[in-house]
Amino acid sequence: MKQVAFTMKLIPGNEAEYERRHREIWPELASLLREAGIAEYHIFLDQSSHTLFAFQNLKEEKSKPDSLPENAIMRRWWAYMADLMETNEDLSPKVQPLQKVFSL
Ligand code: RM4
Repeated sequence: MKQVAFTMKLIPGNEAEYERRHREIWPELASLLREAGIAEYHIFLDQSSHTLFAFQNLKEEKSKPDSLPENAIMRRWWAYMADLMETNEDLSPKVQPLQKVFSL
């Protein structure tokens, strides 16, 4: 398994709606993420900075998360979430990759 982490930014005031939409994640998106090799996916919120911390465990043999941005379901989800998050011009979330510095 390979661990990946990154941050995204929530627009202040959207915490409850962000969590609600994720509780109701589209089944087709969940399937897409699993098929891309994401075995575990957790997102945490730092309420003081509105920073979203995402952690993924990837099945190395199957992982192809780089293919997600071309997928229509992924792009539809990003458009759906764009009113809650800081995004790029194409509505994908602004992502800051993180460097792994420790594992136990
Ligand atoms: C996040 C963001 C990510 C997506 C997850 C499921 O809010 O849109 O790109 O992978 O949701």
